[in-house]
Amino acid sequence: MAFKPKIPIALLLLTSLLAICAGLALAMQDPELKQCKHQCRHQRQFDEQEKEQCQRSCDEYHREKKAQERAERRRSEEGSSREERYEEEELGGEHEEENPYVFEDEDFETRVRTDEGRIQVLEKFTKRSKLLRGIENFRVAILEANPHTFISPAHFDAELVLFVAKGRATITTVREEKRENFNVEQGDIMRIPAGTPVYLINRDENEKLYIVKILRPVSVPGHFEAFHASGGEDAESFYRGFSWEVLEAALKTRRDQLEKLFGKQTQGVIIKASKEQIRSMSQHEETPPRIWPFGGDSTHPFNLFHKRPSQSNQFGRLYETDPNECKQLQDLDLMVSFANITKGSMAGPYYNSRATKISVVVEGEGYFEMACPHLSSSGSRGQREGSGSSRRRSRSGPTYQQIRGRLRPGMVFVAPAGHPVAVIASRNKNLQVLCFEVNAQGNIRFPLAGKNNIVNEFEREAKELAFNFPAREVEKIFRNQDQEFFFPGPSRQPEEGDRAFE
Ligand SMILES: *[C@@H]1O[C@H](CO)[C@@H](O)[C@H](O)[C@H]1NC(C)=O
Ligand SMILES: [Cu+2]
Repeated sequence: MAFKPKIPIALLLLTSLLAICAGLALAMQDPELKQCKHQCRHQRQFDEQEKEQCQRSCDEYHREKKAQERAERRRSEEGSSREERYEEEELGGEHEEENPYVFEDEDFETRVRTDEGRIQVLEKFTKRSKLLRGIENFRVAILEANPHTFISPAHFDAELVLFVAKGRATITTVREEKRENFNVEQGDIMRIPAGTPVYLINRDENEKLYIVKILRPVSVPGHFEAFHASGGEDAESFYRGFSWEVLEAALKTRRDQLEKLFGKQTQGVIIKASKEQIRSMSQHEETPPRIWPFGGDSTHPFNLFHKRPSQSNQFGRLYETDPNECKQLQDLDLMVSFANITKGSMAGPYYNSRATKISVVVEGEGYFEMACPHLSSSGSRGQREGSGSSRRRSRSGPTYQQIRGRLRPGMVFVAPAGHPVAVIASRNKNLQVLCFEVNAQGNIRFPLAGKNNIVNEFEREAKELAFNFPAREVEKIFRNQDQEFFFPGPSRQPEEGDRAFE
């Protein structure tokens, strides 16, 4: 029996190998990128600057590779119908191994792209992870348009709420034989009911228009389509879905005339407009002064920034719609808010009692941290880890995965109900975040630090028993921070290339 002791050794080796593999898998998103950076850091002949440069070129290479992969995926998708794609999206959980709460450029599908702008639609939330089922029927889209452009008429099979993040537009809707023009600017929120024909212009001569939309499909849950009236290079007119015979009869026009009409628009959905056209269209606003929310037509836009901020100090400002006073959003059970976090400061930690918050970074940089029990690996749940941003503790009960994600303009992140979250602005720039809160009715924001934090409200005995610490000491700590909601940020921030973000 000479080899008997070898079995435990082999087992030991195997388990430690497995542990290492698992550990590595947790710590990285893309093994190739990780390897590339690792090699950069360990080049003896490189000085610090060269090491950094080397790591940056890794990132670049990685981005290009991803872009190529996406292009290939798109090409292969072109063959399949929308319906097949819907089904694919339904499968979900494709990249469950990544942090499922953060979305960036590559997670958007470009639906319209011309020389003058683009419309991007974020992938279905449940494509990433089943944990996002609660907001499955909401989609986020971003419209960018160059100065003095026209975005062609279309309607959507979805309820739509838009927020003007940057720039100045004139939005035109048609409701039962009535045309309405609305001049909107940064901070304006507007509801476009499902099926409403809408077109718009960027009426600014210099500034790009940047509109963030949230859509709730009304026909196919979780999926929406644009129906273009005129069409163009990148989109067909829905009139073309009919035979010439039917069109001839319906429009009482000969086919050759119709062919001319529908063949004329060779540009896309977003096109340049002349100064005169813009001037004329932006002067058509004939709406009475904005009297919302105190009566008036509830489809009129209203400006979030004209309200008093609900939280405000030197570390940041929070503007929010009140679901009770905001009729436009009421039936969607939606709330819109905007946090302007001063550079070097942070918002939270706090959690929402019922609402799941979808945040879009409009400006600035920073990161967020969130505690998530679903992705914690210990305990009996057997769920997988988030991204490399893992910090595990060895407990047998529930543990909380520390979800962390770097934030840049255009990025989207989700904080589900009940999940404690904090958002931290970089030291160089204010972090400005637009938020859609889904399931807003009756939602309460519970602060976990600062004035009114939940622990302060506990009874002395409860504090003592819960923390096994003198109540006085517990109180001392939870009363140290006398600011509310916005606080000075951490003195040390994770650096670019920090392991937690790789
Ligand atoms: C955010 O705050 C900064 C600094 O106070 C200010 O310059 C900026 O205009 C604010 N942004 C918005 C959208 O209010
Ligand atoms: Cu979770």
